[in-house]
Amino acid sequence: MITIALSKGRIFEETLPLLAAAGIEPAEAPESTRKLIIGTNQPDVQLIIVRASDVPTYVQYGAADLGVAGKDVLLEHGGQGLYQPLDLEIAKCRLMVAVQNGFDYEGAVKQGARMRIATKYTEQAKEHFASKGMHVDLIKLYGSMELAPLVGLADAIVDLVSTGGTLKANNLVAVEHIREISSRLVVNQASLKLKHARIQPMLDAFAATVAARHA
Ligand code: PRT
Ligand code: MG
Repeated sequence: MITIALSKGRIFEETLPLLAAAGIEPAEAPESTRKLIIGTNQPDVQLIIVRASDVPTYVQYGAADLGVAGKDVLLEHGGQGLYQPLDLEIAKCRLMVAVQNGFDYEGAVKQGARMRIATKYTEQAKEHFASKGMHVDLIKLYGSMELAPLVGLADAIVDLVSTGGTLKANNLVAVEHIREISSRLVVNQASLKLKHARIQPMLDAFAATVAARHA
């Protein structure tokens, strides 16, 4: 059996065409079932539906052979035990620093003010501000980071931005770009060796599909 870990929503939707290229079609859509294990048209391939941030953990321990996870999630996880052979170039966004409209971020940086930064991405935020030589207080949140500056919890946030609509709707502006984010294929290292004959053609089909998008 080959088990593939995916999260609901954009990653599932954007992975569907890649699975199709490898001849894999889910029997059900995760949005229309409460099942967490979803069969496919291939008797030896199943999908498991997990939280986006849990995908690396399932693959690391071999509970899933393959998974799809955002680079943001992989950088927070650390990537131990994971082979990351392919940038799938899906679920693209940017990791940014954002503040409330009118907050003088540049001024605060120049003055060496000790800012409070709210984020779910503490590892990446720590690394970013350390590389700028800034001392910051990180406040760990699990969602709705955009709220933090509005209610005085933080001076700035580190969050993902795609259309910019959420920042705009909450009177926030992006002030720094940390990195481009896309989702990667992750493979359990033992699975790749033990199930190589079944997994390698899947990797090749995914890679060919990604490459064809550039043509
Ligand atoms: O939602 P849940 O708490 O279960 O987990 P999750 O948010 O980690 O999962 P999900 O499915 O929302 O995101 C999965 C992956 O998609 C992330 O790990 C990213 O790699 C990628 N991705 C791409 C995004 C976005 N774009 C994105 N825009 N993840 C989150 N967002 C959020 C962002 O945090 C912000 O709140 O969308 C909001 C901003 O969107 P715009 O379009 O208004 O700028
Ligand atoms: Mg989300």
